[in-house]
Amino acid sequence: MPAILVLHGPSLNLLGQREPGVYGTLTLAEVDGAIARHAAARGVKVECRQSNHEGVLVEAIHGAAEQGFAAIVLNPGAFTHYSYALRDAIAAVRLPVVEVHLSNIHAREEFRRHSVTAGACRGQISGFGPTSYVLGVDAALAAVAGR
Ligand code: CA2
Repeated sequence: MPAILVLHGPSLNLLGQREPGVYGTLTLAEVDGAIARHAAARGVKVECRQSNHEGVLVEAIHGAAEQGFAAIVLNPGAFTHYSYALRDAIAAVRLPVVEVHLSNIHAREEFRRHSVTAGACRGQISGFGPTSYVLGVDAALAAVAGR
């Protein structure tokens, strides 16, 4: 059974508490529950982690393969737009990384329209709310299966 690591970046711990018009009303625990149910229905193990710290996310990416994960679904949060450290970490690992966003970053402020991390990822899914993560899990599974 493949295992997928889901990483949520900075401030995503506040989901459901503020900005519901942009990020929806579900809490992070509820989003993680939806991801876990989707993964279980596909016979896949998932572990969801959230960090507000760039270095913690870098180390999670570095350690994912050794910890038995076959792929990563990553929402880098605002680090998306400026973290070369996260980009380098993604580029340094062999396992597929799928970038996901709740909001459609391409339809928002200018500074959010560019992702410095996406170019090192297998692909990007943006704008489907919590469904972005579910689609991200499926995309990660397809990448692991070589599709
Ligand atoms: O749309 C996304 O998933 C983002 O990655 C979310 C990030 C934002 O910086 C990116 O541009 C797009 C921000 C997450 C902050 O989440 C909050 C949730 C509730 C209240 C306040 C912030």
